[in-house]
Amino acid sequence: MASMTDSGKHYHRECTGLALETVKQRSGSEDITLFAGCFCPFVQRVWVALEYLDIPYKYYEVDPYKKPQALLDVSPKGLVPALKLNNYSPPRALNESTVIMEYLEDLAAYSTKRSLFPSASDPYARALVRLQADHVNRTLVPAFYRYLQAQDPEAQIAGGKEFHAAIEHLIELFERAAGEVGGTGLWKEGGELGWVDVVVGPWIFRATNVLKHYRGFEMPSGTKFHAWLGRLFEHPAFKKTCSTEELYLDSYERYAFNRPNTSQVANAINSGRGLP
Ligand SMILES: N[C@@H](CCC(=O)N[C@@H](CS)C(=O)NCC(=O)O)C(=O)O
Repeated sequence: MASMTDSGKHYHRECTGLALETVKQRSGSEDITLFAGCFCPFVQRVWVALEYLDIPYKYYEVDPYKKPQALLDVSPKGLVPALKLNNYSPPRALNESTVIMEYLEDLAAYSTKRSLFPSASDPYARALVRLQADHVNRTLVPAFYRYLQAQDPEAQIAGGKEFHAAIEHLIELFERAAGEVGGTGLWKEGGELGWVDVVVGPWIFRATNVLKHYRGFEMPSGTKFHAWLGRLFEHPAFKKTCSTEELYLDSYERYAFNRPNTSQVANAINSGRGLP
């Protein structure tokens, strides 16, 4: 990868491919407006949850680096995703991808009756899902950015190992749930999309295009793992939120070359702070 040079590509500001088709279908007014950025994995979490839980929403593209007032009104740090809840007067808002996901899960419980979680009658299974999600948020996601932003070859090798190990540990947690509660989410053959599939999916997907392209990353091997990947990437709710590969490669070039002031996430990684 040493021969690559920064070609100065800009992040995209409009979805492409199947994601663009979804945006077109979700352009009418609804009680919920999703403030989104087409390349953003935190947004994709919420977007997949909205689709899967069958909650009506309007997709609204904003540039989170320009921070228009409309975004600051619904998200204090000017980060996407955010929701504007238009059925309140004055309208209310929510930010933080996992908090929004929990809100949508609660909303669906009494509206569409769909859910990403194991049944409330199995508290232990639900706890195992939360353990998986905790690992994704505290270890796997930061490892993704450390790896992608690493510039010297040794740091890149270390970053690759760290990210690979984070996926391996997630697999162990999936296998533990398979042994103890018969499996969670799509890890279970014939299972439905689950909470952690949605929480981790956007970074796993970007590992197969962005990390592969800029760092030569290879996913762990294993039949079960690759079957899970296939079920995740082919799941209708996931697939319809995916743009074409070019959008991700272009949008992440600034991370791959660790350009100054790429984003709040990139700055946090560079200074060793927790993610925003
Ligand atoms: N903790 C937030 C993180 C969201 C986030 O970092 N979003 C990025 C886009 S991928 C953003 O809005 N960045 C704007 C900036 O860095 O100023 C969440 O989970 O929603």
